[in-house]
Amino acid sequence: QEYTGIKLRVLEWSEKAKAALEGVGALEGKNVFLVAATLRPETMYGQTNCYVGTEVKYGLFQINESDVFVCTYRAARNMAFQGLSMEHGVVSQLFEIKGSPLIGTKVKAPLSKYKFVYVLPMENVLPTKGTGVVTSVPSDSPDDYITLQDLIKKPSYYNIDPSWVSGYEPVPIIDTPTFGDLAAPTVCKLKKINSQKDRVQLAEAKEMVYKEGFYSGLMKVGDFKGKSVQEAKPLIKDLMISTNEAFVYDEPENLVMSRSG
Ligand code: ZZB
Repeated sequence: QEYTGIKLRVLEWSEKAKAALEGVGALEGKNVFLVAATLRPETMYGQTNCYVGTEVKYGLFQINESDVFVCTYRAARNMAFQGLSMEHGVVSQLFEIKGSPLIGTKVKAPLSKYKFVYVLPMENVLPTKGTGVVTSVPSDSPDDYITLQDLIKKPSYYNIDPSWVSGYEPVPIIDTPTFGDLAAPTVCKLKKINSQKDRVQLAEAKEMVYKEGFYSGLMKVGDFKGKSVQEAKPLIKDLMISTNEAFVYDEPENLVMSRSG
């Protein structure tokens, strides 16, 4: 499975992350990124936040002289065999941290119209898939949309500051004939999905939105405005790779839970 790794640069750690990372000298002068694995690079214009699993274990990994990546150990190990480590096949972990203290960290999401976005909790983050970090596009991902609605409705239950979700409206980025330019919210409403716990309906909604966007979607914004999603996808991926905001991340097939199997 070939993913695009998206580099979300840490602008300011949450208070808890700050406290936990105090004294990790190796971070000084380094650019630290939460790295998300996506199959939809063309949707990066619509990023409104970033999700981690509160109980998922993450590491800070030295990737090269300048960059430190936050992701699961599993992903860092795969990366170490793909030219993303100081020494081939060798993982250099600087620190280990759970998702929960990362919540509230401010990051810069490439191509997003929002100057910065927040790291937020999602219940359905799989530690065994991608990097364990999920970048959120509520306009085109039903899971992302409904999770954001959960957080807006119950900030104290989810232990977040309401300001981390307020003002981060889904961004219309892809026009579709059947579901309009906010396909995920539209399908969530059509199917009366109430929360991120509605797993079966969410899987169906994802399939519907995925197909509609891929086969009939047109880009509404950005550098390839007017082009079809199919045409724009590789172009936007290459654009972000050329600006060093993204990279190719391959995941060994047999370890992946993917749509194509
Ligand atoms: C941005 C995005 C925008 C995504 C969208 C989807 C959609 P699949 O097809 O089942 O393989 N993802 C990545 N890693 C994880 C993880 N560890 N746990 C949970 N979700 C994860 O799913 C690939 C997608 O699953 C990835 O692409 C990522 O979300 C998420 F508009 O990135 B995507 C209709 C889907 N739309």
